[in-house]
Amino acid sequence: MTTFTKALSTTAAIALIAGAVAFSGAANAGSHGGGQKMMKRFGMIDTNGDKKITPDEVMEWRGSVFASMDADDDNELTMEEFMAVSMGDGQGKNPEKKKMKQEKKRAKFKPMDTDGSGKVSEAEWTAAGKAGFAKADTDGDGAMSFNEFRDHHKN
Ligand SMILES: [Ca+2]
Ligand SMILES: [Ca+2]
Ligand SMILES: [Ca+2]
Repeated sequence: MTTFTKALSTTAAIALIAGAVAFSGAANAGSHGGGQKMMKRFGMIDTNGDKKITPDEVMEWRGSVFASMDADDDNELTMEEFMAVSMGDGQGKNPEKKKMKQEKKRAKFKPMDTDGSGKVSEAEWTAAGKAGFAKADTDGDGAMSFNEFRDHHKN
């Protein structure tokens, strides 16, 4: 192989990578309701990959989310702790949309704090997760399909 063809194939490889990056960027920017992002999130929760989310998987997921939000490790979430961690929504969106999402998130805090202590304990967090799961499982088969997951997070 001459130096010239070597250089050429390297250039081609770089162009290919650049193209792939551009393509995935475009896909993310698509306006189809963030389907890909949703799919990714679904896959993260569906740890055994059977395309169904079971209550166990949800609880495990929510447990890890809780732990990542609970910055001072006191097993209770303050509003600040809750708001500080993004759960994957609203990043890179326009500020107006982001603000709306933040407001929507803020509104979720109070209903979870069922004893009105001003903090959401792990038990309160888990209870909210269970209630959410029951609501999302619209066909009542005890598992959340991707469609159920998507519909649940749409509104
Ligand atoms: Ca805390
Ligand atoms: Ca509480
Ligand atoms: Ca179901």
